Amino acid sequence: MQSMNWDQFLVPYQIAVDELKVKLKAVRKQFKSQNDHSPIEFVTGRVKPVGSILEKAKRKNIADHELATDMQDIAGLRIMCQFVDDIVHVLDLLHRRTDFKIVEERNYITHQKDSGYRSYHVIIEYPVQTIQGEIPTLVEVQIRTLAMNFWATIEHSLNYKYDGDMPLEVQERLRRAAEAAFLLDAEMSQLRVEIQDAQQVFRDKEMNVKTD
Ligand code: 0O2
Repeated sequence: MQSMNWDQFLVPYQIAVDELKVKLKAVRKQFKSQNDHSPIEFVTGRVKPVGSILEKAKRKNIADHELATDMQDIAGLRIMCQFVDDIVHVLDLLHRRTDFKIVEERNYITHQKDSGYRSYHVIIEYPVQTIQGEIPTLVEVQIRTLAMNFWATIEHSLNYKYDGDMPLEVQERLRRAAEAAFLLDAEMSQLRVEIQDAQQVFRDKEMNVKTD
């Protein structure tokens, strides 16, 4: 790994993250400009730090020359949604785009991880235009609700704190917290239906007043 020129290697990943952040934020802006509910609440992105790349490469036995193909989350985007249904909408929007190719999907929402982790992962191949020409670059897009993100952020910090050796009691608490996050998502989805019903009743009333 000593001979790797990391600055050079990471250039396309940084470009991919920067460009995709702008593009995904533009999706939100379009919904807002139409006065519609945006399925995207906010977007974040990062390039994996070199230390984390090295740690993961060692753990997964990935050689330098295999990084671009075998480590799919060097560039990472995260799309946060208010409601679980919004995730389906975001997926549909991603599938319909022509500026990248979806190469893999991992559904950790229907297939929750043992830790309690829930999120939908989409691996895309994004063509980055560089001064050396086009470089197809893998990017992991994680799509999750605000509740899923809250849980994952806390769990990630605790994992870091315990360096992967989390006490069983903490693991159990996290599983209970994951269950609570799941219930919160379910309640919010229910509430969403209520809100939409209320808006429909309001619209219907307005129509009646106009036709009376
Ligand atoms: P970061 O940048 O610190 O978030 P692996 O890395 O072995 O777990 P793999 O095969 O690379 O998994 O792919 P996966 O599981 O689709 O994606 C890995 C990323 O998903 C992780 O990145 C996390 O961001 C997220 N993730 C997966 N499982 C969990 C989990 O149990 N808890 C939390 N909080 N996040 C999870 P990294 O590598 O942790 O890097």
